[in-house]
Order: sequence, then structure tokens, then C-alpha cells
Amino acid sequence: MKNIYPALLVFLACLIGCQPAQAPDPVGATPSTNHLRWHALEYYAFVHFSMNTFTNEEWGHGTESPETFQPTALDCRQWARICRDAGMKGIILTAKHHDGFCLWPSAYSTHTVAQSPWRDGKGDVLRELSAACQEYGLLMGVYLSPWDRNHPAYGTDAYNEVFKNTLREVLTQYGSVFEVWFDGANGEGPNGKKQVYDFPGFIQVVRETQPGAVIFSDAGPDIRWVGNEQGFASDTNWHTLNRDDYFPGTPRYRELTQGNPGGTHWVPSECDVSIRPGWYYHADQDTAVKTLEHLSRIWYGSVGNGSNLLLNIPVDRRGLIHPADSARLMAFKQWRDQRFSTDLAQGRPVTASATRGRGYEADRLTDGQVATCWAAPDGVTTATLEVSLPRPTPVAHVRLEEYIALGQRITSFKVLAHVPGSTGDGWQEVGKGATIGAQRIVAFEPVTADQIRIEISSALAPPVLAALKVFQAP
Ligand code: FUL
Repeated sequence: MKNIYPALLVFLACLIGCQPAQAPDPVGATPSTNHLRWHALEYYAFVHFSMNTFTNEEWGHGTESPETFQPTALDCRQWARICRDAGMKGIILTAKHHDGFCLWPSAYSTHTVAQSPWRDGKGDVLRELSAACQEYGLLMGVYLSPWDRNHPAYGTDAYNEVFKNTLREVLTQYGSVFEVWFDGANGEGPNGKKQVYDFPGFIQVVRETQPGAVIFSDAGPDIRWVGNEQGFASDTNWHTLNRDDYFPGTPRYRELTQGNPGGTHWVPSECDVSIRPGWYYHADQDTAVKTLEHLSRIWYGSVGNGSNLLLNIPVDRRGLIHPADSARLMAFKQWRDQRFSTDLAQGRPVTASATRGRGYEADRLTDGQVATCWAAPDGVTTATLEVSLPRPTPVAHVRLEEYIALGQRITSFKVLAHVPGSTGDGWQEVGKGATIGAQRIVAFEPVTADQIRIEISSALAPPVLAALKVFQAP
């Protein structure tokens, strides 16, 4: 009888080789589907517009007359059009700031647009914004300050019920809300008393009414403050946090900039910063709109370091975005388009020092699909990846993305460019960093390169990357 074993062995080997490799185990805390949707947004607007716009204040007192609120040409469609054209994905509005004035006719306050002369007391900014966001394909978010310097119940247990009712009102009447923004400020109310906030109760109302929304505060539960109002995350930026060690108003806010490696919960940071010195509109700041150079540094420091950017635009007394701000927003959009539109690595073959196996090949890094990834084998925490470009081309940015659905892993990496005709073996280090997370943009002086190499030198677990992009210098 013929020996069939060699053929059988070949057949079995082929069968094993054709099997997809086992998926990498998740590591540590991982994002929810709400988190994954939020990470993909990257850039959206904050709008500070309310009583303070008309009193030239940053923190109102709660004693202002509602008569003072009189926008002459309020048009949320103008905000939405500008934000959409600026490449932003949504708008978060200060529905109620610390002075307590409500931009919608709340049944739980007597300090609202209903008491103002605007639209004969029949106006509702949230309704207009929600319609405008829908029309322009933007998401809507709300800022609701628990601190309220107007409400007579503030400082008593009854106020927590008032605030929950207020939340329920806002979150059930204006369609879907992508983010609820809780300010941590906790000062005195009209009676000179401070409130002990029922944050667990507030969170429960959001979960019940808007299960698809993420909740922001200094300490989450979903999204954390980045610890400064300048718009900068840091080179080390963990999406994970030992969440129980922090609370809204935490004095340990500086730790929020970096997060905690291997932290207990997924609570990524959001960078909030205003395009002007103030959060609210002040005519004397029309000439102080941040320069394009300043905004570009903010982009590298926020989105470039793995965070999302919440850029504030102070709407003016007419109820419109001022031309100085809209012009800057458009210039900023053009600046990004020039730098991040042509991905030279797209569709190019990638080699890796180690690959987990079938289904996790290095070419998946450049296939343009967010759902695919390259993964290192178990036990391997260092790796080298190389992509060759179609021809020597000036490049100035490399973008890396971890496959964060399985957790954040990388703790140190380098980027090298192969410059044909340069000294030595032609490889030059052009950048390095600590963490990567959802995305990392490495910027450098343009070099004419024909290959890019990524060296991952340490990670909490086998690295898993979703994308490697190499952008042609403008
Ligand atoms: C702070 C507030 O006190 C400021 O007025 C502003 O709203 C900023 C975004 O958050 O905590």
C-alpha cells in the first residue's frame, strides 16, 4: 500500500496555514461602542453663548435680568454651516452656564429664554440648534452646569431633583445628543450655599434618556478633562484611568493629562480650548482670535496626541459666529487638508518583523479599513514595520492608529525615514513618542523618503495597530 502519510501531512499543514490566526486577547480596560464612535469624531465645536454674551462676563451672577438676552439675528444654521465647512463633526452648546440662564424654555426655572424679549419669549435655542445640526449632518451635544447661581433651590437636596428634571427635559425633547458635558465647578448659589451634587443620579438620567451619549466631566464616567484649557494632551496619553481616584472638581487634575497606564476604566481625554482668550464673546477680543500657527500647534497637541479637540467659538451678540472666527476656522481646515489628504502609504505593501498570522498581516495597516489590523504574536512586545512609498517623495507627517477595541498597548516608538542618497544606510530618525492610542500624528521637517520604518520598542502587550499613514508634505 502506498504511504499516504506525507500527503496527509501536507494537507494538514495547508489546513492549519489557511486558518485565521487566533485573535489577540484584549488588554486591560477597553472602549464601549459609544467610545469608539466618539474617538472617530476627533474634532467638534463648543459654543459658549448665553447671558454672559450680553453682559460681557465670563461667569454671570444669576441676578441678570432676562431682558438682557436679546440676540438680534440669531441663526443656528449659520453656526452649523460654518462648523460643517470647518470639518467639525458636531456642536456642544452651553444650554445652561453657571448663572443658571436656560437657552430653552425650561419648566424648572424662571430664568430662561421664555422670560426674555427674544422671539417674544417664544424662542428655543436648543430646538433651533437641533434642527440646524440635523440639516447640516452634525451631532448635537449639551453643556449643563450643575452649579447654578440663580436657582432658589440650589444648595439644598431639592436642587438635585431640579437638576435631574432639567436634564431629563433637555435630553428627551431635542433628539439624540452625542455628548453631555458636566462642568466640575461648584460655587455658591443665591443663598450663599454650595451644593452637594448627586452625580450618580445625574449620570443615571443620561443613561436612561440618551443611552448612546458619552458623559464628560473632569473624571468621566466616559470622557475626562485633559487637565488644562489650552488644548494640549501630552506625549504620554493613556485612554485608561483609575477612575475611582478622581471626581468632578478633583484637585488631582494634572494627572488627567496623562491618564493611568493600565487604568481600571476607559476614560479618554478631550481637549477643550477657546479660539479666543475668553469662552464668551467680548468685542475687544475680535483681534485676539488664535493664529493659524497657534491652532496648528493645538491640533498636534490634541488630535495628534490621541485626544479629541473641542474648539470653542464664542457666538456674538447678534447670535452669529463673527467673521474673524469663521475666516480662521476655514484657514485651519485648509491647513489640515493640505497636510493630511494624500496618504502615500495607502494600498502599499508593509513588512513586519513579526506577524501573528493569517488575518493579521502587516498589509492590513494600509488597506484603508478601520476594522482590520496587524497584530504581533503572543509574547512579542517589540516590532519593526516598514512601508515603501511609490517613489521618493517629500513627507512631513506619519499617522499611527492602535486597534483600540482591544485596549491601548504601545508605550514607546520611533519613526525613521529612508532618504535615498543620504549618508550611511540612508535611514534617519524623524520622530519618536511614548503612547499612540486612537491616533498619533508624528510631524517633522519634510524629508524626501522612499520608505518609512516604525520601531515599536515597548508595549504593555503584543502591539495591535489599525493604520499606518504617511502624508505627502504640502
Ligand atoms: C469651566 C467654566 O467655569 C468656564 O466658564 C467654561 O465653561 C469652561 C469650558 O469650563 O469650568
